[in-house]
Amino acid sequence: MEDAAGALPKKVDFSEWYNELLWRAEIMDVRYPVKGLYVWFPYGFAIRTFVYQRLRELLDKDHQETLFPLLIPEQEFMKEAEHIKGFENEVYWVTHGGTTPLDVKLALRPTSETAIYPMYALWLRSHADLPLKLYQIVNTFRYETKQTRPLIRLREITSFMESHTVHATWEEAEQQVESEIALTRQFYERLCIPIIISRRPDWDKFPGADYTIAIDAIMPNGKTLQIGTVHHLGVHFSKTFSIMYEDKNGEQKLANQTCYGISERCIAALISIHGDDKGLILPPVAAPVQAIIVPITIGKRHEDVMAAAEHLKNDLTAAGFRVKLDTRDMRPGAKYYWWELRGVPLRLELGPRDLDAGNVMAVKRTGEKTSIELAAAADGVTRVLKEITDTIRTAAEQHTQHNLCTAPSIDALNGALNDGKVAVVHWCQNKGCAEVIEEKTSSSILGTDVRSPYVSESEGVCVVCGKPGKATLVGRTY
Ligand code: A5A
Ligand code: ZN
Repeated sequence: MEDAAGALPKKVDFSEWYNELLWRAEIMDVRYPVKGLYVWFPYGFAIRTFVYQRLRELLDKDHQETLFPLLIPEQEFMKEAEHIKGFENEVYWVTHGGTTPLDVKLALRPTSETAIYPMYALWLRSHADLPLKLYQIVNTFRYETKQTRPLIRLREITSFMESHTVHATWEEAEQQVESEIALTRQFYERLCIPIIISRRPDWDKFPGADYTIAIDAIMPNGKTLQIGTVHHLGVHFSKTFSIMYEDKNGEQKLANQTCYGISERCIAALISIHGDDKGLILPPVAAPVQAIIVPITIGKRHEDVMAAAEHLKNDLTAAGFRVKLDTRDMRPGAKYYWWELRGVPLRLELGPRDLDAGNVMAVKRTGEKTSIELAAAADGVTRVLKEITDTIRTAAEQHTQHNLCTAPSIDALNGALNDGKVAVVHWCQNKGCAEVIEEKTSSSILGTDVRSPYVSESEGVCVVCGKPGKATLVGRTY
């Protein structure tokens, strides 16, 4: 695919920047002729592979992977009242097989509780079967009515990781919620994405949950993006689907459950938070190409330089790095631009002078140059990639810290939101006051019990009614 002409829009114009970047860096093609459905370019898909590998590594420590069907019979889907209410306007239905109307309509899963739990009811017999912790990474379908956006709001979520766990007691399920939160922290830590954890207000929890913990990230324009949720389901679904176990005393008990989800929004956050005016900046852990070797050959040293570049590539590949050698017939400057746009963390420039000195020039995508000894190239690359990861993480943390503030009044909140910030206010947890806050500032209450290194929880008075309030996160959200 050839380069689009002209410069990338500046990142301060976030929407344009994001859309252009998805196209130019070959992440998603948005031209698929169904609204809310997008196509992964191979390069974008490779990023997805590395990101989800990290997620799988973490899950596989104490979950097992599984795979359930896409289609859910209507009567199962319709069993849990709150769940139906939450999803009925978002479900796609399959009504025909060929030209024959189906006896039982089939839902395309918007999420898989009602596919998985009838089977859990069959599988679960005794306390010895608990805890049960399964996950799957699948596509799900939601007929979203808000504006759709690639990787952010999809009608086909292509990369939905959903974990579904079963426990004996409510407390054990609560511990599992904490353990899924810890897992999510580690995942986003590896991707250098700072997160804010909070407890969603009751009216905003997952349909059929006792409570919902949400994980949010702050995007460059100051809007928040919910990039994961963990739900304590209590016994809502086990009642409906008869998920029972025999306890140690031979009594039949209802099981307690949790579920937890992450979608390709994690990649939207990765791209958006780290990128700059030149394009993507990928942390090495997520980069399909971690180092690109660009040979600088002039005149008669061509053969020498190419041989050394090939040698360097083999060394680094053997050491486990994802490396490419760019031998295309293009000016070096054009190659630099190409790989910068695609976010490759490290460029290794090798010319006759470097070769004579036994070095290669390492240029970080985050902006510095340093020299690496060819004889110890793998060590040098390890060191420099680590520095790049640290720089990316620090920049992202600074962005998050800068975009979080405390607002003592509705006016201050409005000012903060208009400045592209997310704010902590005090709120009494009364729905009426939440509506006033949300209406007066066109924002959303994200949650209470905020967990972020940049938010110190404190008591205060509600910005609407003056009664005692809890520290509450408020933002404009995708
Ligand atoms: N069964 C539980 C896990 C569930 O479905 N939870 S959820 O509805 O909150 O979705 C989990 C996560 O998927 C959300 O936190 C959000 O990050 C992501 N998500 C939800 N709808 C999405 C959409 N239309 N496009 C992309 N991501 C979405
Ligand atoms: Zn109040």
